[in-house]
Amino acid sequence: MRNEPTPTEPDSNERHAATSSSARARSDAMATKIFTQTPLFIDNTFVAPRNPSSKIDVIDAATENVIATLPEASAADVDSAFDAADRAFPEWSKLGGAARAKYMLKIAEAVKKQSNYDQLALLESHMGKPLAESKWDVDDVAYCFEYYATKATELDGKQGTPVPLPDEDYKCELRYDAMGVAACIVPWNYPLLMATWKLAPALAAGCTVVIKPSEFTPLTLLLLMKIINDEAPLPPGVINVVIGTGRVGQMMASHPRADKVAFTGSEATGSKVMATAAPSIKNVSLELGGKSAIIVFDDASLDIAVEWVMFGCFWTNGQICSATSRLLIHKPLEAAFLTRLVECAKAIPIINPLDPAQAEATGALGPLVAKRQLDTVSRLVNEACKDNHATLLTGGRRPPSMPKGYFYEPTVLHLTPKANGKYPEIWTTEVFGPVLSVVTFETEAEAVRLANGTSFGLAAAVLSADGPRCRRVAAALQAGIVWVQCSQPAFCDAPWGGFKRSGIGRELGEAGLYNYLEMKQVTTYVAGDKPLGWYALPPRSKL
Ligand code: TXE
Repeated sequence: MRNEPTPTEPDSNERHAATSSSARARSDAMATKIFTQTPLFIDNTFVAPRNPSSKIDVIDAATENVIATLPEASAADVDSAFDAADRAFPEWSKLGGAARAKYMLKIAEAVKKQSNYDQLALLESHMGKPLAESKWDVDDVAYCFEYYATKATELDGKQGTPVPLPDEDYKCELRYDAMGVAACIVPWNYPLLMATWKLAPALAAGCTVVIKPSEFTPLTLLLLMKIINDEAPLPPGVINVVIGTGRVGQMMASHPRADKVAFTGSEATGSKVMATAAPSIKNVSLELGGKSAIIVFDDASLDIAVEWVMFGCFWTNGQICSATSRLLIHKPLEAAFLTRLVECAKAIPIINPLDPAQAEATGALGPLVAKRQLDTVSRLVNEACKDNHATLLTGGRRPPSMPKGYFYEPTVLHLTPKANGKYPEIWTTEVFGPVLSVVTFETEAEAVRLANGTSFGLAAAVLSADGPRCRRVAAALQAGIVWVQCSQPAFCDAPWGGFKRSGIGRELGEAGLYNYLEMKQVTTYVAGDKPLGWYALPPRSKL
């Protein structure tokens, strides 16, 4: 969420203000001309798929217009991508962290260059993110490469770290070897950033990569590769991009040359990816869904808490794995809080992310990524509304002012328990849209029990003026990320991942690097000529 400006580049505020319509025209032209013909990036070359079996339409979420049609990669293309990554691996991994860091810093610099920055942000916004949010993501992309450049350099200093042993006849040291070729499969909600969360640590570790963006949002990763190739080129084969649906993802997860599989997406697909990778015992890391709780106690400051609750669920149109989409509100604050929340949710502007008049607005809501996602969100809310234990406080429909596009109003549902003590299904189902479910609690213990009562465990948040209470609750929450007095800030510097069905492993932070490293112990017998003395060796026979 932050990025230190370099002296020669405009700072992020200036970058945020500087997007021009000519940059938009350039990014759209790039999308429609170059990538539709040669959408695979293999061995530092954009190539056309061989015998493509199907085509993918990329749709602008606000207008429903097809902005590009890309042919899907075939099995032969996936093989070529892995061949390229495999060929590049020995040299890239032997290069050393400091040398790899130089490449990565150049990538960060190229991303921050104003013209590239603008094009990336504009192209990203076709998926429905208001431009201000896309720019925030591009800032994070640059910072993530910088952060892992530092980690790559530090890695050199960690090679040979001594391990104290209880036996002075031996010395032991640790080495960290790159795992090999990483197959990375990423989703559509943060197309560029989720790709970067995998690319940056993989490159830092010395892995080479075959990566697949979501079929809904393949363009910005291709644009990033073009920028890298033109302005900060990596050795051929270090990053390779293939385009396609889950069929291509499946080929990647089972590919004999994939040494590592890194996946972000739904719980159901994560389970399939794990099963696909299982026969060859590949190292798999998974960042899956969530249904995270935000607990607001009665001593929290009303307007501040309302804003964090809205940001926690409506930011990126609610399409965030860590969205705090379950509000637990303390009974004494319930009436005042819900009245204010509904008032504020209704005031959120709903915008076309690429409308120049509105695009730079913060705190706005764009459309959902695709018709399929809109249908899913509408269905889940409609089903919930049929339940007598769910009351729609606001939203629950497409905004009448936006007849086209996959827009959905910020929605708040108040839930009450059934006779068996259970809440309507939407309380524990990941909706992945701007839909907040609210449940009231009376005691701290009840809040923690309700917050922990799902199969997910990605994130959780607590807001209260009582510091010790926040610490107690934070310790009791079963989640990989706990926010206190806020919701959603994500820094590259801190580990990110979930408990329970929210995934396996951690991205970001130092832990993110170890996702792509094998730890090796080198143990040396240092007692010189002192024999082991385990066997009674017979006298040597005469030769
Ligand atoms: O995700 P998928 P979808 C959740 C969210 C959303 C739901 C469906 O609830 O409503 O998932 O979204 C590739 N083997 N999240 O269908 O299927 C696919 O091509 C290998 C949460 O878009 O998980 C894409 O590149 N790969 C999530 C990626 O997996 C396969 C973000 C994710 O797609 C594959 C996105 C297969 N069998 C959705 N099938 C989060 N945690 O942030 C598909 N893919």
